[in-house]
Amino acid sequence: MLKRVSAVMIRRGLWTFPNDSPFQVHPSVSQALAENRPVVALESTIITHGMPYPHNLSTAREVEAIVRAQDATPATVGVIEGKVCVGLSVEELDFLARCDGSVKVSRRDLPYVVSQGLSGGTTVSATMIAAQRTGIPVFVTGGIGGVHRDGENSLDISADLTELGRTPIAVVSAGVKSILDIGRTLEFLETQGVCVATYGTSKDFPAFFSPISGFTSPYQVCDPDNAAQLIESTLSLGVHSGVLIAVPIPQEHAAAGQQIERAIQTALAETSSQGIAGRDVTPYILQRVNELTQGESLLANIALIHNNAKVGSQIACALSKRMK
Ligand code: PSU
Ligand code: MN
Repeated sequence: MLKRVSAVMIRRGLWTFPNDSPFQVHPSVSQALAENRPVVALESTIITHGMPYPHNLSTAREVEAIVRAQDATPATVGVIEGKVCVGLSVEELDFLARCDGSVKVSRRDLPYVVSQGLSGGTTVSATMIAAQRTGIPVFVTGGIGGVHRDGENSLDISADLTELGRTPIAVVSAGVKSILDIGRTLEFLETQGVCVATYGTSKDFPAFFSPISGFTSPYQVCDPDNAAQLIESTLSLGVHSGVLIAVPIPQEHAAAGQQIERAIQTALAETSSQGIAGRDVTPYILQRVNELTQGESLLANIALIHNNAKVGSQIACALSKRMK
């Protein structure tokens, strides 16, 4: 059964995309997919909007190196002059990291940036679409979007959550930031039919900078193979929804959590007093929290992404073995 799912996914790879397709797959990625080797999709809003230059570029390169060290192929997704690139060259990564005024590209933005030949960083939702079209079942990010606080009134609910509801990709992340309403985010994911599991033995759903959120995760997966089994079952059931694997920040990097939490509260208050709304909220808070913690939050952010890349690559390798 799974061999068939995998074959269908692989048939959707670059080599079947016509030249005028909006998707452009890097040869290293298409070759790995054709040879049934593990590939890990990576997002790029974190590069264009999530971290300041040059930390964004060094982190993106380090993450790709971590994936390679686990014997998987990295496929960083980004939009360059209207092409949705799956796997970026050194020059393309550099271009996105330095590009001022690039678009934060979610599902709803994809048609516009493609039609206008624009460039931008793909969020979790847009990266999931690219990964699914290319046949990459595992995708690693830092944190996903969620239901914003007061989201029951503003309806500011990230398209990442609805994407997880309709696109069968496993997203490996450090959970959801406490700038969001974590309880409602988990409720919404349940409504969307997304299977959520914490990686490891903790019963808590992690809150990005902190390994605990106070909310219980519906499930746990204990190791890469156990996570791969969950992904395999999702694919073979044909439920068409995604899986969220939440990896707690390693304990040694969670120490600064309390200081970061205070900074988050300050930044949140500023967004309402300064009228910052919509898609500008997350980038503003990330940048402000970094200033308020004198870079501590950035260090923790980088550390958790490194860890996610390692765990996600191990999961991709385990899945690839199971699917052979
Ligand atoms: N959370 C983070 N860092 C990020 C993002 C979320 O801790 O960089 C980015 C991701 O790309 C995510 C997007 O998909 O923000 C969600 O944005 P919004 O809340 O506007 O949907
Ligand atoms: Mn939003």
